[in-house]
Amino acid sequence: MLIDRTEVIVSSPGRNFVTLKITTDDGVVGWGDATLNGRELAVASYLRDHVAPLLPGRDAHRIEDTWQYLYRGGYWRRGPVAMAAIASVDTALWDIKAKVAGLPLYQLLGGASRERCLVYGHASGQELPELFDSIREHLELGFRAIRVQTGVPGFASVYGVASSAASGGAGRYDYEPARRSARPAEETWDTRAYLRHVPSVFEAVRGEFGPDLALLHDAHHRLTPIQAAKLGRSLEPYDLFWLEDVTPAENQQALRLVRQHTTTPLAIGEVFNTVWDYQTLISEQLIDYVRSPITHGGGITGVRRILDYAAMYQVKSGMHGPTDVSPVGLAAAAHLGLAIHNFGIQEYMLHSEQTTAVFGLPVEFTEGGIRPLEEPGLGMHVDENLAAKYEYEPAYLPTNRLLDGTVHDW
Ligand code: CS2
Ligand code: MG
Repeated sequence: MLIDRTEVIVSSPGRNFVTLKITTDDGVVGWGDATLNGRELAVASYLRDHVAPLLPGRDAHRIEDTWQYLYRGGYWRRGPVAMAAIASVDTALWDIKAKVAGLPLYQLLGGASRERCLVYGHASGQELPELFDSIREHLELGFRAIRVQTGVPGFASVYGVASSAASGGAGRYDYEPARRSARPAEETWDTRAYLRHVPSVFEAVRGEFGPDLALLHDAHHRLTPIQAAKLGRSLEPYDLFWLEDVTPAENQQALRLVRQHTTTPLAIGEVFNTVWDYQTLISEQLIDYVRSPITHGGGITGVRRILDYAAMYQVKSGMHGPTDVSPVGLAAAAHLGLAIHNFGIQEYMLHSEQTTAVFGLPVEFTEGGIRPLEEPGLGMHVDENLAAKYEYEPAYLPTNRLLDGTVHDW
């Protein structure tokens, strides 16, 4: 069975997505997600100009060989653009293989290791009452694990807090974290104000919702190692499921210092793309959860490699799943998450109605967890005609400056 053709679909149903469609010579279709928030067109070009011409005529069943060919054969290894492109090819080929086998993809990955994959949702509020409402809404939807982000007193907007909530509305944030505009918005950041405020938020949340609810928090790479150590320690009384991205973790040694000071579990890696990016973090057990999603970690093949390595050190999965990972990426995560032994938790930020109308909903959400559909392959039903109606529009994550104007980490 040979690869016949590939199509790179750039569309914007609610937000921008890059989707790869591979069709074999006998008409089997596979889907892959290559969305890289704010850099979508770079991946689309990488795929169209440099990957798609290499694929026709290749054996669609040779997934590992294709992965190695695109990774090693390209000379320029790693990095989010190349790895998102490789991820989409890999995911589409797994989709095809499972369709040909007549089995849901997780069956080819070893079968189910659990009934469903525990997920966490995003609750946020500028102030506590709004945050509590948002947590209650998530509980009503069935979430049993919740990420908590709030505003910081004195700052108009803080990344991770729903923009609709910040402006007093009760709506959801389909478009957050990116915003449609030709340039990124700029926000102001002050780490000391943040560090003073966050523990009081978790004290209030525990007071209101009790000790059982799994709570998570994302620091979005903004702290120095000693600040991260301090935050982890100050949150210990509130028993977090995890504290995410405390430092810009390409300085992996920095996590040694954080670890020496706190027992709050740490999650890192949504911006990492290969197993090599995690070498020190995993082998020294400096983190507890690996964040790479299928979409940015080289596909099922790449992320499985990371998670097998992590399993040797009791490090678990915690795959990135914001709305900029498309439903195709979500479906792939649900299949891999169901199959692996060291599954931890899956991020599940509900997609907008427009996104769901184009891609369908490839998972069932019950009892606080998701399960892929019992259909051959990934279980995707993509409406390409509808996708074509939503044209790409530039949209960017905000950037940060300190009070004195210095550009801050992300
Ligand atoms: C966040 C995301 O989901 C998360 O953990 O860090 O909002 C992330 O910043 C964006 O998805 C990046 O594209
Ligand atoms: Mg994050």
